[in-house]
Amino acid sequence: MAPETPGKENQALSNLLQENRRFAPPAELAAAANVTAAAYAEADADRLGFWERVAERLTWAKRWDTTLEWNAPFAKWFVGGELNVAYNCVDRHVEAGHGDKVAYYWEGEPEGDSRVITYAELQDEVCKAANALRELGVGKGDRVAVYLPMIPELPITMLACARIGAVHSVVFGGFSSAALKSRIHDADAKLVVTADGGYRRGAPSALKPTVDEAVAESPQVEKVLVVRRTGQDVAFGDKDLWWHDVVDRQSTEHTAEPHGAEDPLYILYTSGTTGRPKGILHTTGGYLAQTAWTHDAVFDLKPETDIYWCTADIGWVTGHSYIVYGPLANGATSVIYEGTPDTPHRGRFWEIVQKYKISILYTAPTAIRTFMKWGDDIPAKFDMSSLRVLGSVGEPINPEAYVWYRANIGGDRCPVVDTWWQTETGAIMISPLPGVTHAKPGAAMRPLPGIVADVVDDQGNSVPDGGGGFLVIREPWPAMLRTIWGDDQRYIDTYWSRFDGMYFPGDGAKKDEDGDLWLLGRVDDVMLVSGHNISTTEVESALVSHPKVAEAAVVGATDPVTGQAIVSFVILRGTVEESDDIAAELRAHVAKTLGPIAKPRQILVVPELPKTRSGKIMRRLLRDVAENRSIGDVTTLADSTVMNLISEKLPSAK
Ligand code: 6R9
Repeated sequence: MAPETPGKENQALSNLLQENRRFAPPAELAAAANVTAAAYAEADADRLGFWERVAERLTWAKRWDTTLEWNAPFAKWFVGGELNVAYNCVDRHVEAGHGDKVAYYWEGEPEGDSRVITYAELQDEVCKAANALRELGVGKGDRVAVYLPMIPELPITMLACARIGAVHSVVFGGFSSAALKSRIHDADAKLVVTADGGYRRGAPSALKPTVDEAVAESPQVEKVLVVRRTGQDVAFGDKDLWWHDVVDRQSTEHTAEPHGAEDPLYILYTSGTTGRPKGILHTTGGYLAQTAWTHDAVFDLKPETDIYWCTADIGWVTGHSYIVYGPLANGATSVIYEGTPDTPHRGRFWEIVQKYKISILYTAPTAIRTFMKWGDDIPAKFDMSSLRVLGSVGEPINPEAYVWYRANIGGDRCPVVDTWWQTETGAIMISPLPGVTHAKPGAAMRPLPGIVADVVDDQGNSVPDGGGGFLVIREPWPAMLRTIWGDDQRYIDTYWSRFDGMYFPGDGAKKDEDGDLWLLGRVDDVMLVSGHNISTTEVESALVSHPKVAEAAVVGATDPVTGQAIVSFVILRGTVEESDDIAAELRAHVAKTLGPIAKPRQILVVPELPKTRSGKIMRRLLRDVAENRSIGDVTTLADSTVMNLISEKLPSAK
């Protein structure tokens, strides 16, 4: 057979792989890095031995007998081992003499509203909350729904549950009463912990009325524990109790009983595009081991000197693993910020970096693109010389956004780690290591030591370097989901049925000529244009590489000629005026960078894009717009008015 000569179309599709900028690890960081290149070889030689050494970072009440029991696709890690997660995250640091060390600097949205919580204080608060839960009849294995804003009571409640062996199910403070109700019912929660309200965009926003609606139709809920945060008026019914009445009077003494390594720790629902939300179940030992190790390795955490800030909401898995469990297990000092990045001004994040001398910052591409849109001059006003490592999570990071982040936030001296993982994986799976990897903007690079990932074709065969297909994970890992709560069959069908013996996360990926991995988003989002697979990520990255574009979302819309046609929604950078020829200019730019096949049929300039609370673009809704349908379920949108703003911009809607 003649060697394949790439036609224009094929060349177009490998545009991302032609990205040739490289960033070596800073020499000083590399010389003192927590993890070196040797870790890959060590884990390759003895994968289970590697994870055993990771688990030894934790304090076990009883060591495990068996490292892994694998009845595919059901895994049990560190079987027979016993430990207490709250003890590992809090008490052991106090016992080691670090009680005065700050666990959390909490920064409220209203300026001047802040709290400093040391490990000793956190221990007192968690013990009081654990005693309160016991008094309210919550026992080991019971489910607790948590619907709180980003206030200290949120991690305190999670740790109190972990301490007594209750299973928390945190629901985003922005979700509707219907979403909350379905999650309460699915997990059969007997207690709800909430607040009167929280601060968002400069104003108190109520939470309690939403809970009241959900609880009215949830007979299994026995009590509702309410934190007073905003002081707004709330209705108080038979089941309601104030946090300050119940928790404040409790003893600060509570003995942390050990729990089994495989006892449930929490359920976290992924919204899912169709059907019932999936309750992802995480357990105790393997989850804590892998979140702690990855937090140490990927961010090169030095707990004595680093100030770490993950800007995620705790209601997202990123907050569970990298605001609460990983950092606390490592004895880190973290910042928690309650509000939005533009309150009271668009420099709020950088003011926080300056105020707390943040050294490690972990945020999402959606935030980075918003900052690009707002302009370089805003971060330039703040002293951010304390930063040394930058992280990204949640979506593929466009190369242009990566380079902007590195230059404008990291002063071109901080490595950027693009971390790929999911609610289901529990912890970071694919990422550069800041002291090892020669990073490429837009690539998550390599599976971490101990993780066996690959890219396969639709038959499940590994693709060669330079090829693309489906991301899979070939071997079980300690923080993996154990099942979908109450539905083992759905667990098998969703993750283990597409390819025999492999976990399928639902993402597309490419291997470049060096074997490095580029994540291309959900396979559901891949477009089929005149017989060619084109990923939305590639077209979006091409658009964002144009100097006038801050953010772009691309969908495939049914087209009589090409099967699907590319429709793009773009947000322009701060200083750019919208003009008639901008669409033509951008179409030409995409054609030039990716080839004519990828040229969007339509480009619409919009003020905002529909996003979930964790910042993911909801392309499903944009597809509805592009195909002129009525817009589907918007309950998981961060801001439900966005779709109206977009519809107004549509020629067909006028
Ligand atoms: C942690 C988290 C998971 C999905 C995942 C993928 C996308 C996350 C990414 C990324 C490319 C990255 N994703 N990180 N895609 N590069 N660095 O986001 O969990 O909310 O469950 O979403 O997010 O599509 O499958 P979750």
